[in-house]
Amino acid sequence: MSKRALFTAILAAALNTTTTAQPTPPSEKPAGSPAKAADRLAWWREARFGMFIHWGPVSLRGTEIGWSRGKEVPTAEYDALYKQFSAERFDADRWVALAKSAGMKYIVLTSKHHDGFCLWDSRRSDYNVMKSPLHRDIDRELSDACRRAGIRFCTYYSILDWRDPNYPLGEAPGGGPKIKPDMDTYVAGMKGQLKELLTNYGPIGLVWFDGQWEAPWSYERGVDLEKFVRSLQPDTIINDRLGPGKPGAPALGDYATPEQTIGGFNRDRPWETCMTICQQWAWKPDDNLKPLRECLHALVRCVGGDGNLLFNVGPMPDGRIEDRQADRLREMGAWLEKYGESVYATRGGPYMPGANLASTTRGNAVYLHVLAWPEGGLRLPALGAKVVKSAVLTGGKASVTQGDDALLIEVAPSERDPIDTIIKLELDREGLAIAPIASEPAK
Ligand code: FHN
Repeated sequence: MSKRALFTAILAAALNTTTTAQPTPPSEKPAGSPAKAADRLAWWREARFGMFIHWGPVSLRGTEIGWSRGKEVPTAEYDALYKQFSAERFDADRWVALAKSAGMKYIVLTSKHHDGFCLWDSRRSDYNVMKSPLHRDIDRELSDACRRAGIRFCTYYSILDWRDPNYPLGEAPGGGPKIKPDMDTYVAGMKGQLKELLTNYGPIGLVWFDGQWEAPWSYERGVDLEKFVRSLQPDTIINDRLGPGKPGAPALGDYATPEQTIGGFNRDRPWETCMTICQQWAWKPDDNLKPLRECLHALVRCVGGDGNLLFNVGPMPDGRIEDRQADRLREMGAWLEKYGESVYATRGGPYMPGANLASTTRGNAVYLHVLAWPEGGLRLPALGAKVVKSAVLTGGKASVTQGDDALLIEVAPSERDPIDTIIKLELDREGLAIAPIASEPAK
């Protein structure tokens, strides 16, 4: 019981009055408590859709950030790319305006990826953007632009650093003194950088850790890192890539991070799929761009599973996001402009995603996202609730027939949307109160 609640109870006893338990204010909930986590995650659960940005001097080569160092790009050459990194057309407000036009509510920037290059003015490492011809603090400009636009600024930070001589599995920059790697020194440096990001750039929506899988790191170091971050900004959300899992030990961080695949339906453990709009995380000339259908289905299947989608763009070396990617995002935004009520601030279900369908709910409304129509219309297991009325958000009319064991939905083929026919059902009860239902009858 919090001190405030205890004092209230004693006072009430003295005054012989009854009290109704006051909700504990968020500030008094322990950082790691489920109640505090729910408060932290509230905006993020409603946001549903974010922009991931993988950027750095490697965009000059068009190869994968971090991974192409010492492979497609010789190490010494990779580590010297920052000297040519001028990104003369970088404009944070344009990136943020694009995210907004896409209907994205948060932006996660790779402030430091596996190659160790820092996109902010770090005092802990000279290998940073202020030492490049660009000479601008990207985290500063992007976090300020996000705040101006009402979008949450979030930072990606790689636990591993293949360039840092104190990181045991890295290849230190060519010509540097060979030292005996020391993880405690390395971790102290990491915490120094995280302190810069978590104290100098205002409220950070979330920290997206990555690079937690190599031997020098451990579950225990992840627990320590989570405590450290929460000590600096208790309201910052943290993903699960703080460290390797440990059998029988609590999961790390606030949410799970399936990658390049749609997460499984889960209303208990929050999750967010991260996915590239092309194939590569960092910019690649003529990379394969996902068609709109695939992009929207990814979003709908994520939210139908009660998850988020963090969709990645890779800006070009001059700082622009290429028109193809920007146009695709604006197409998604136009769709969300019309049908966002079936995505934002919804929860997944009650029908769990299947081959033809995903569903979301908010209040007494259930939104059926029909992604493909079976022959003869859609036959779903009974909802266990009465459909009071229905509407087809994408246009046309639906015939809805409720039997004891099935819900039949039909929309004339000419009125079906080629990507996603959205049918809104108003029920006689909360959609979230309905236990999740498989959307296809068991085989
Ligand atoms: O190795 C990274 C990869 O470059 C990229 O940043 C993705 C994004 O989730 N994370 C790691 C691979 O799991």
